[in-house]
Amino acid sequence: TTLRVAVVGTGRMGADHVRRISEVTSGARVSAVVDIDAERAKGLATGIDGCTAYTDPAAAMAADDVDAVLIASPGPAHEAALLTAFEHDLPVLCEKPLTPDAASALRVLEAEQKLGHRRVQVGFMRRYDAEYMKLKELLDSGRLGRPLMLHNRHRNATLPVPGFTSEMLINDAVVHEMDVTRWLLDQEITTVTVMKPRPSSNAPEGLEDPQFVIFETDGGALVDVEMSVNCQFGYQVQAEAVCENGTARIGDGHGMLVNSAGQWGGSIAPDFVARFEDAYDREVQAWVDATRRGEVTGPSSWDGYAAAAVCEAGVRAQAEGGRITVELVERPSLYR
Ligand code: ISE
Repeated sequence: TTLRVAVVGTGRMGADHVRRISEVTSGARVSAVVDIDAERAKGLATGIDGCTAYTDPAAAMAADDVDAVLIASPGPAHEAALLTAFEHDLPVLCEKPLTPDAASALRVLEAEQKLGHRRVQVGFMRRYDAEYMKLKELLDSGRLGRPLMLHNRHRNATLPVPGFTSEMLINDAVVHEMDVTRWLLDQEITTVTVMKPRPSSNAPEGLEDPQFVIFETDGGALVDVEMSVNCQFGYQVQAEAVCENGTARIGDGHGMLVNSAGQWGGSIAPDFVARFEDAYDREVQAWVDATRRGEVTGPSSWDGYAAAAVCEAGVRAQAEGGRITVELVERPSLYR
């Protein structure tokens, strides 16, 4: 049977997911859209057969024709939406961040544990990117030996949203490297250090951009992230694993190389929606498939919580300087 999905929040990601579920994903359809902007919700719903517009997430989740929820509202609204979904025992795909801080993420963890089973897949979509998947497979195979270091570059052409702040560089952007580090290495991040060069003159007044972030892990690996939201030339995400017996690097180029007029080269995606389109498609399809089998797979609430805890350390490291230790509670058995 077709999975009937309520999409909560219809901004950039929410609207893209509505399109995706309607046009790309198999086995699912959008039966509800929710937005505080009633007109926006209505506008989207009218174009879709059997789709109702709501302004209140709780009303949508109580509807008979909703089997699962995709949360794509702003981070601060996630906790309430997640807890409501748990009341109805609905499966959830929750865009990152799970919640904006570790304390609220812990409340979500506790509520999910009370349910007694996992209900949440967190939207860390890089785990579904073809190149990252290959890198993960290679590292897991042990062919290159133990990973010693990861070098990451994460560049946005321009501010992802107006008013992007220095803290958002950590909470919204470097959070992806926090997740891929934990996932690729299967290790927890133990400390965060943030260093800042003199800001680019492309950065708006007051924004410390770029930043250079360093993680240490409990497996003894060292990770660096060059993070920028003003690089001007395109959206670029690269990762290089340095292992005992070799290195592996992803994100250098996509698709076609063109030779013309004495030059060679290719194009760079303009933004993350384009760069990670396949990853988003695979992520949503994996969620729908697992849900229809009655399973929950992918990044868990624990991964969402751990990322939130690392973000907190990162924001402190930004403000205070130095090397900040990450505080994590013990991993509950539900997530082992
Ligand atoms: C955005 O929220 C993302 O998830 C992107 O991957 C990241 O590159 C961007 O900086 C964030 O704002």
